[in-house]
Amino acid sequence: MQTLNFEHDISLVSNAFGAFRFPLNFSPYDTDADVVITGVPFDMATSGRAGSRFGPNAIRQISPQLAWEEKRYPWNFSLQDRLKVIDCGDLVYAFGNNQDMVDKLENHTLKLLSKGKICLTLGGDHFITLPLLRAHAKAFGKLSLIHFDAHADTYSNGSSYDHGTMFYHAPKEGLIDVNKSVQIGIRTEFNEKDGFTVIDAIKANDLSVKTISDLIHNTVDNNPCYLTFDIDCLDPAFAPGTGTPVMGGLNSDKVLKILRALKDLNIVGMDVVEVCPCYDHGEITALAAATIALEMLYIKASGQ
Ligand SMILES: [Mn+2]
Repeated sequence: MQTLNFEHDISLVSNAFGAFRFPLNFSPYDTDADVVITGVPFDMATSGRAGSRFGPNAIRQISPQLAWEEKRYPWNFSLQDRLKVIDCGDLVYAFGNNQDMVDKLENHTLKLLSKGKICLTLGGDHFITLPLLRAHAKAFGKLSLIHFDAHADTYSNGSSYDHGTMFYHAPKEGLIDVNKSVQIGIRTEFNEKDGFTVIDAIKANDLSVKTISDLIHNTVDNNPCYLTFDIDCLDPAFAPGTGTPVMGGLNSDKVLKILRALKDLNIVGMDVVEVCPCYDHGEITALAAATIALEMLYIKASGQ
């Protein structure tokens, strides 16, 4: 990026208006971008500690720290040689009107998908994944879900806007095929009858990356996959800044290795959710989320 005094500005602190120093563009639909990053500052479906509406800003704020490497370690290519990425800022919706957020996010995402863009969305609480799945299922058909989380989010007893219920509704709406979907890192109560392949945190912490990756590959096959990462999949030691933290989670090294092992899957959409900066310390959680988001871009780029 060319800025005030430098032809190539890779500063870790200056002029970082878009995530990862990618161009900020509020009119993303008719650009030549391959990938569009959207922030969704929404936390009205949070059951516990609120504040993830500030998640997108926190991820953007730390993201220049990750933007100076030409080839992000350990990848052997440069992201910008393969994908044109822009940040279109945050979804704007009528404050306090949850359904307006749901409608606007689905419409925005569908518009991007209809133009052939890949969407990387930054939450916001996890409820945003339901309208994202609706848009992606319209574009790609019934999806496989690859879901990193401490919680299964398959509860049926919530209100219409509850960040613990998305994956109860998504199969009922025909958006995802539970038999071809996998949940990784779960360590709160869930019902095996829901049908997902669950690699709970106890197993995920004991199994090798190769075994976990094989299980994921065998479950989703070459079905179009939607990849959703609730930052509370990580142990609170690695991600304290989140609404509903649970002990006994995965470490950041293992999560990065699992994600990199998914690079040959047919991933059609991605999000990182539940960063709650007011409970963060030293931007640990924001850094984890930004790193995971960047890895998702490299996973996509590796197949280009
Ligand atoms: Mn969760």
